Amino acid sequence: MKAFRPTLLAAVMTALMAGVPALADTADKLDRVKVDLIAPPMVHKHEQKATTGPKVVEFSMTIEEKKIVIDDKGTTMQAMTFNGSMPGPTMVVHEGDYVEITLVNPASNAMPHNVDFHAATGALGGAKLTNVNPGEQATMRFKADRSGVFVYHCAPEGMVPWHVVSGMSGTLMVLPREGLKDPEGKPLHYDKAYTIGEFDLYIPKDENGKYKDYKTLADSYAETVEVMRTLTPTHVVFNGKVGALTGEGAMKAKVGETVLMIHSQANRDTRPHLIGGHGDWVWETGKFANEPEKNLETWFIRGGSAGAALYTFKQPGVYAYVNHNLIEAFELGAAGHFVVEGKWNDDLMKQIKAPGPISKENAAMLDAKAKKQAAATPAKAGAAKQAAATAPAAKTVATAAASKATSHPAGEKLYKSACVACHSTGVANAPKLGDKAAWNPLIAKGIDSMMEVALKGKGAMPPRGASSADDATLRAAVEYMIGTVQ
Ligand code: HEC
Ligand SMILES: [Cu+2]
Repeated sequence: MKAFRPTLLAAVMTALMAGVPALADTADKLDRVKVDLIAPPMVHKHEQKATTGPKVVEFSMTIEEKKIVIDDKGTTMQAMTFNGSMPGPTMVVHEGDYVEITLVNPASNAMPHNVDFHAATGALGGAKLTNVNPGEQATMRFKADRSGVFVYHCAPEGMVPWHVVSGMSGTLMVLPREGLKDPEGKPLHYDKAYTIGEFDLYIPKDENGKYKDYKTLADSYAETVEVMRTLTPTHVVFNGKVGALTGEGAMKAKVGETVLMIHSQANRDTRPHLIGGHGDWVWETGKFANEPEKNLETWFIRGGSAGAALYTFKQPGVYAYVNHNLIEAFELGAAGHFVVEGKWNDDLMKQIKAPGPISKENAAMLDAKAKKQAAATPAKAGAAKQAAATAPAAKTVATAAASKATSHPAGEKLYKSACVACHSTGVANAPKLGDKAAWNPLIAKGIDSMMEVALKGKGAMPPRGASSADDATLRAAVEYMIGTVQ
């Protein structure tokens, strides 16, 4: 007894002197795991249903300030990133786990940074405890006490929006310990998870309307904020760059596989849509304690939140995954691809008749309609003129379609079986079907020059498009492809 007391006292004293609380926190008694983060759209390996009790999960992120290229015209942006990627890496834990995050701000950086986790409780989501100047690091722990997909973002005093629209956001996914469930409580499982981080970017232009290139992050600040205040982004992109998730970066799946699509936008509303597919189960607000919605066509992600959609692919092909503000998708960049392998299911969709000339019946119907229109409004000169113009226009369309279809039916067939794989998406710089800018310079060189390439191959273009077509059919396919841009 006598010997025990001083020993205990010594232990307490040592603990106090080291700044360690005498009473351990709940989390201190738990097992710890360290997770290596990977860049989106990939998500690090994780259990969907927890097989152990709560843990402390350690993550570390290093902040990288760097100039990046954000479109295929070479436009640059002075970016700020968590771990070098836009969005930052997705972290996955289970409800009841503790997230222990170390944030490293290398001395080579110019700005202070921190991290505000929307999943965390208190101290500005942790931003107050993680504020690090260049040359510093900090570690913070919080309990993941509710499930869902949550945004995390940088929030340094006085420049929060600038850091967020310069790249500093990502997602934390807190899974229910039992995994995902449908409203009846049946387990929902995914084969793959992908993170799509959407960013609205604001790049200043010079007097000639050309995007400006800045030498340093600090140089870009004032003018960038001016553009930000217009609330009109110059680019809306997935994962940091126009086209980041197309071509080489396309997300992959197989028919029959279930994919979890995690979509985050830390600053602005968006509305993801999978063209030709659906959201089988969608947690639009991203919080798994709420029942998911079924069979959605488009879902809404509020600025400052993340959502999750589960979909089992049923048909092969290239699916565009877009922000269904289509101007933002096709003009500003918010589009990616899922490339899905597998067998086509005719029962779900089948082409009954390929595009061809308008039938005699329909042509007669159009003709009659035009004549009737002309007769009904003889007094109104303008309308009559218009009707007269419509009638021949309909005929022209019919003949144009007829000549296109009748001259290249074999070519179209070959295209759809052998050439479509590369030329519909434009992978590896294959001129994309219907893309005038890509085809016109080739057309200008003449069909013989194009046939030469089609026969012998060039770069990623295999000889005869890797088909066994004869010269005439190959030529018909080339003519068909040319026809789509004329
Ligand atoms: C594996 C992918 C792939 C397939 C399959 C493919 N192409 Fe291509 N194709 C390309 C690429 C890549 C280029 C661009 C080559 C370059 O200029 O480097 C190209 C270029 C072309 C061109 C332009 C030639 C020029 O003048 O430069 C034609 C015409 C063409 N392909 C026809 C076809 C036809 C017809 C088929 C099907 C029978 C086909 N391709 C199948 C990848 C493909
Ligand atoms: Cu920051």
